[in-house]
Amino acid sequence: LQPLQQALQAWDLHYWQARPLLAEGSGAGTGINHPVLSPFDRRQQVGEVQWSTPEQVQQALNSAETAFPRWNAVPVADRAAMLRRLADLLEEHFAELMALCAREAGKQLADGIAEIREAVDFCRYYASQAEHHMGHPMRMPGPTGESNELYLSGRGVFVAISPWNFPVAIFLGQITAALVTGNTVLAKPAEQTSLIAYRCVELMYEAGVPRDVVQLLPGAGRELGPLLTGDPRVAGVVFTGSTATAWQINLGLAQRQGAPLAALIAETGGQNAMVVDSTALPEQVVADVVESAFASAGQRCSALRVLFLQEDIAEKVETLLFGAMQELQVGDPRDLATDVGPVIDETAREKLLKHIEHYRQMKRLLAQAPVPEQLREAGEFVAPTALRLESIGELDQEHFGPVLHIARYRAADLDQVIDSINRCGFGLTFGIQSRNESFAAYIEGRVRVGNVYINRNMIGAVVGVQPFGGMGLSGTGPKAGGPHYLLRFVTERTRTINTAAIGGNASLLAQGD
Ligand code: UN1
Repeated sequence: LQPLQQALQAWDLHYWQARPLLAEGSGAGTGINHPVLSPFDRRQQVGEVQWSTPEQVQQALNSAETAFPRWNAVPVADRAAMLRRLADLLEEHFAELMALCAREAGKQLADGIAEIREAVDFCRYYASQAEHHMGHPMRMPGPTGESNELYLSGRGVFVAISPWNFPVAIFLGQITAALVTGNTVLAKPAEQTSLIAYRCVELMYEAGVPRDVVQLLPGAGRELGPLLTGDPRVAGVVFTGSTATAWQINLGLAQRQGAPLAALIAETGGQNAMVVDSTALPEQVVADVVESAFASAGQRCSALRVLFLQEDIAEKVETLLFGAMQELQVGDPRDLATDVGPVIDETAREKLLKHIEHYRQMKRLLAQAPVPEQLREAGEFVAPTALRLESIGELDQEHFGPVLHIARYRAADLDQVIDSINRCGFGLTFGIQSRNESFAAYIEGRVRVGNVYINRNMIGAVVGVQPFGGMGLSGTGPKAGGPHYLLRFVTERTRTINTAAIGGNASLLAQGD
């Protein structure tokens, strides 16, 4: 890590600038410039971002629609090659991207590394998946004298709306999936991480992606969202963020009278639980809980929010856990010693502090990691915190930060615990800690979730290894980084030829689409 940290220092005083990236220059109008402040140092301005105007959105939609047929006809191998070049470029620009992740998004170093590696993995995985699915038509069985083939192709203009918590990995994961399958893309990055998004799109152009195939529209979701999702030219939206925003997007798409029905691929929130039975290894539980609840300052949709401890083991686990929390280093994300960086912005911090205060007043604050006084003044730091919960139903929303809720349960009440988890309606990640295989199998068979982790932490799904995504209020599927993800970005054409009529003419049959 040390050489990397030194490479980062070169970027310490860098000032980044971002603006809309459109097919033909900045085009009509100029949006307002917004300063970007660092989440760990409010005095430090990292750069500035020019937001997109409504005219620029229209212009981008026009270019994306015009570019679609041409891009869709590019051989998939060529599109995949661009993704592989982009992966190489991300590796070449590792230090700058990490510096941006730390300064603009407050990402701790290990998180920044994992984030960029994940983006590289998405590029290479989707490149190979696209070749696998789209490299050749699928020959279907049929009677003699007839040929049947199934072709996949892009849908059209895709809007990609991405979150600030994975400003490289999810941002690029969405876009690369859409473009490698033949769609043109309008990317609307999270307001908080527009500088990172801008650099990523510049690297895409450097990798050979034409400017009209990916365009960047920085700005506020409430303003740009309706302009994009309400437009009849949009064939699909890929979104990661809150469940509430996913509903808005769905509504926007549904209200487009007379427009083609669009695809919505949404990955949303979670109220993720871990159930620990009396046979679990307490040290393992504590290590996995600390990682799952507090890594990335708890700002992952996969993070552990509610820990259910069977009463026979609860005291032991809590004692060890609260001890381990005292060791957590909260601080500057660029520091090698830091375990937990800041949360993304003041709004996020205030919401979390209010929630913690509410529990403190009810005398249900169990433990907090120490936060040096000067940090509280300097940036958006929230102490990793454990709160006592009576039941998961108490939580009416996802608390997106380093806050863990702990409930104890009696073995006889296990079914009620599982029912209460399912009743929340979310279904993203879930943890089981037990050395009793039948216990693990019993719970796993009853809980409705997308990713189950047994005797390990619940975050950091690996692309191509642990396809990631949930069900119910947690999203539509298919899973990012999984073998079915790209299939939602395409349309299918079945071509049936009466070969008898043309004497089995091989050259016609060999023609592509
Ligand atoms: C998110 O936090 O928005 O497994 C989703 C993980 C990540 C989560 C990404 N893939 O921790």
